[in-house]
Amino acid sequence: MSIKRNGCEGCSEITCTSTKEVLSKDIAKNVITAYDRVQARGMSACLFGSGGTCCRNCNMGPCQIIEGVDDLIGICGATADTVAARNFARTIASGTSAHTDHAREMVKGFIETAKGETPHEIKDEVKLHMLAEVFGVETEGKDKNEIALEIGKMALNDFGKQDDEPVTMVKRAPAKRQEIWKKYNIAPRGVDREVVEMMHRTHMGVDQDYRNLMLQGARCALADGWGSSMLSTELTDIMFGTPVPRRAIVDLGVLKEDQVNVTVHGHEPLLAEALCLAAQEPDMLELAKKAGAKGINLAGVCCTGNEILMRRGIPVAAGFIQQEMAIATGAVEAMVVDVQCIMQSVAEVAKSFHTDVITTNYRAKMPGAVHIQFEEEEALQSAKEILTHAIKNYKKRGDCFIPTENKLDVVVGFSHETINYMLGGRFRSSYRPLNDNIINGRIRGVAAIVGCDNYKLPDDRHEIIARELIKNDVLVLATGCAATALGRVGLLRPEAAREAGPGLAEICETVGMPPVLHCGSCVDNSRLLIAATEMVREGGLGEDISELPLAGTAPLWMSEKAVAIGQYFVSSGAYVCFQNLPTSGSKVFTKHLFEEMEEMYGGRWDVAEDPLELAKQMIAHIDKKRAALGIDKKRERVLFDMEMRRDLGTGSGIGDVGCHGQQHLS
Ligand code: SF4
Ligand code: MSK
Repeated sequence: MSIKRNGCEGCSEITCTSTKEVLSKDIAKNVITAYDRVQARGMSACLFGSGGTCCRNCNMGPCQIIEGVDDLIGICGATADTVAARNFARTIASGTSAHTDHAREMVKGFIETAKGETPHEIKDEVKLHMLAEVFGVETEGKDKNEIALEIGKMALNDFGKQDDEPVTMVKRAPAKRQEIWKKYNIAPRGVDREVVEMMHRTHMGVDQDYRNLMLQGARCALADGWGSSMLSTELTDIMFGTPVPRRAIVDLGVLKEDQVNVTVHGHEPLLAEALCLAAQEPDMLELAKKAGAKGINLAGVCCTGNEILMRRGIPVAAGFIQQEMAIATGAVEAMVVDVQCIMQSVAEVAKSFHTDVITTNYRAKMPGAVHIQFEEEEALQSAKEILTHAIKNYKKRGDCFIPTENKLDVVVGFSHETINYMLGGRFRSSYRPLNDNIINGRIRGVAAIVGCDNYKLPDDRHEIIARELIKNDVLVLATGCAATALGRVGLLRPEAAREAGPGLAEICETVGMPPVLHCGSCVDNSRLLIAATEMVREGGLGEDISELPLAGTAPLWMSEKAVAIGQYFVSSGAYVCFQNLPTSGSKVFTKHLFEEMEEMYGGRWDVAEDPLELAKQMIAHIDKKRAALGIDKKRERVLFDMEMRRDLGTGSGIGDVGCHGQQHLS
């Protein structure tokens, strides 16, 4: 059966105006998208697969297992809870491996940068010295490259070390949290080791106890959050600059008719940063002019987009869900990709246009794509080779359509340091004002909306959840494609404060910040761990992350990385609610995730299919934590007097967070 193009009639799940516009145009009429494939397949999925009770871990299977039916256990005797736990744990291992391989490349790039072997430099010396302290690196009498080299080598060791000591970053967690990890023996050791051990324990005939399996699941996920992801975020910040607030645009409308459009898609910012440098080189600009273009327009897709958006203000053309649509505009000369979340279909869509999909990483090749290997030691040269290829395509461009109606600006760049400066002010940056405003009830709590888009569900779910949260005075921190989606609907603008509840609105208006803060890419969820830790350290909200009024969700999760992220938040003490989890085939295992984990870690998993219900459950959890802290009575309306405004406003505000020399916005 060949799949038919449904046009937009078949796209009932699409609410994005730009996507609908592109798909309704003639030039896109032959483009088969993931929406069409979802329609063609129907919405029903295999019950065993979606419930987590299909096992194919050995060649006696596959075995489909029904909980409570004695005859329907695995050939080997594996029960539904064992199989669901094994599958869940393998998902965590896979997600962790993706973040880890990404992080390893960043650490290697960091080391090469410290040696002067890349076009990059050590930019954030404040963070360099902070990390030197964490790693115990002596800084006296050493220049920044010497310090960076020592940190880089120690960081690389965290991936492959074989002793039983925890990875370095674990010591940044609150003391009480570290005690819990010690109690259950789940503090992560070498990051690679945790992934390998997880794969081993889920192999046929090894660990058969769902509780024991998930102890390793927790340890593996923590190796991601407090190990590889955190290393990646911090070293990338040091190398390319810690994000600071800046305005930019997020939408397909950032493509330009009169320029060579190059979209950068994937995750590792080394490639994107090199392309940013190369796109400014006179010889590249000259080449573009010769081809008849006014310039080279770089735009991001997925998390690479978030990385360069946060650090350079380069616009994001598309989140995960719009990657095919970016090509279907007919305006993209090249889609340059590295690793993760790149759908094989982009090469197929590109066949209808002049666009080349250019793979750049030996680990991720694709039929129908052009491969130009990106070499970090020759970063600028590699980037120029890629751009030259794209520029040559410009003359081949035919009809194109770039939607312009939904071109909303966003304010991005809320690293944990920025939140510190913004709320605390330039001269006394701290989380004190945030904690105080949570205690006095102007801010009810903090919620993280992270993760992917998913073609199987309506694309407005991030928005519904975010609007409900901010309306109830919950400050939202967003990362990944969820952040891009929230930007597309205008929630990343300070003006969105009008939609927030009175307490949150007052603070946002005083400081000049949006009620939804864009904190970066998928690996940058580690920023949220640090932000939560800082809230604990600041005092007044308990001694551990589990006591904070905070909750997280990845409502449209698609990638295995989202499950790893969810688990490292749960194991760090947070409440995490998804729209579905592949565990429903085992009530016993689901109970472990939803109830027993709370007894162990103070954090737990939860599920709510309806987005409004999901937001309400997050708020209910926040209120539960407020009550436990004894601050639930304080949620009375407090009007700001002049002194309070001065306190919040001094040296802060988006237009004034200039401590690192970044652009001013207002
Ligand atoms: Fe079946 Fe057991 Fe093999 Fe899994 S490991 S496929 S349950 S026999
Ligand atoms: S890119 S993992 S779709 S957030 Fe990080 Fe987006 Fe999810 Fe990929």
